[in-house]
Amino acid sequence: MIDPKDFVTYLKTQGLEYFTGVPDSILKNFINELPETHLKANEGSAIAAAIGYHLATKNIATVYMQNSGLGNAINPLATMALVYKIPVLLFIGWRGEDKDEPQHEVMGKASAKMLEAIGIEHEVLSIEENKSKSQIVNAYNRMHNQQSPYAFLVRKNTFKSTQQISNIQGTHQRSSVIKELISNLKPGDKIFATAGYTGRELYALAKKMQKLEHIFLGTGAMGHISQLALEFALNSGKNTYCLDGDGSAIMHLGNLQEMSQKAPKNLKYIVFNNSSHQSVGLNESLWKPGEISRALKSFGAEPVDALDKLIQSKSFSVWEAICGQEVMDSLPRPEENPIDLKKLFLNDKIK
Ligand SMILES: Cc1ncc(C[n+]2csc(CCOP(=O)(O)OP(=O)(O)O)c2C)c(N)n1
Repeated sequence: MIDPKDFVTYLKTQGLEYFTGVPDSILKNFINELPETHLKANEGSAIAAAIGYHLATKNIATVYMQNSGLGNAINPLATMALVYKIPVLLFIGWRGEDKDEPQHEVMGKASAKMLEAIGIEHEVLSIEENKSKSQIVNAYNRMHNQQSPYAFLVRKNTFKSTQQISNIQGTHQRSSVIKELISNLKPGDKIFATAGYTGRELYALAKKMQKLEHIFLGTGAMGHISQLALEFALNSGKNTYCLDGDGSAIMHLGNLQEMSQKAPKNLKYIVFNNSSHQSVGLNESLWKPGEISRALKSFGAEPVDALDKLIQSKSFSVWEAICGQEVMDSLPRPEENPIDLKKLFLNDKIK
């Protein structure tokens, strides 16, 4: 396994000094060793930042991401980096290569092929430290000579784990809020949840409270649940709750603006701001507590300050719940497959 601290030092000695991206669980130990704040709202922005950095310095930027976010990155890679011949070094956490969660299956199989299809050279990063270093030297030379991006797919357990200290404090506990919300559900009400721990806690609690037919999980699609819930609310007329995370909310911020302006009275939006991308092990976020409320206000929404006010509201309602980093114990992965969960949600029969 690679020592992430040594690896980062090595990258710097090779002239790779600028790092940016969206965090990932496979890469978390590497990301946690990076020198300064480097997060971007989404993977496409990270590629754009890498291009801007190169144009300013002629140096090569390093971008990290999970393969779930490769789709976001492909656009600026294909339409700018490859067009203008801009080198960028990519580290891509490879979920779904082997048996993994359902949301990783398609991208797990497609990641290498997608890179191939757009003409980005790639290889798997070796877990042997010396070999990985010679791969970096080779990649650097390729990028330099061809003026083109180069990608490493990174498997689980490539980096040694490092200790993480979190001192993020919050007023609310996400799972208590979700539990309270489920207890207040009326027939026909629906709850949508973003990727990561939010969806997993919602599933665990809804299962326990026998309310699975009320929930829909946004699984790996970070940043999209607010748009999905908005359109559901507008077209179904049902009482609709949407549970988001701070990292997810900022990924496609325009959705919050549209939601605040259309403001359907049957839509209630809760964003859990734990100032981190907690589900993938990063104690950092682009939002500070209170900032999401300010953004929503500037879009025309009037945030409430408590769950009961949100539930009782007869109009469109938003709440930024400032959370710490508690996660429910023994969080199960869904036993049901996604199709059966969808059928339950739609009140269709499961065969
Ligand atoms: C486009 C995309 N990029 C990256 C990921 C990997 N990922 C899953 S959950 C998560 C963090 C979500 O952060 P936040 O919304 O703040 O929720 P928290 O994890 O803090 O509960 C990330 C980066 C993903 N699923 N989709």
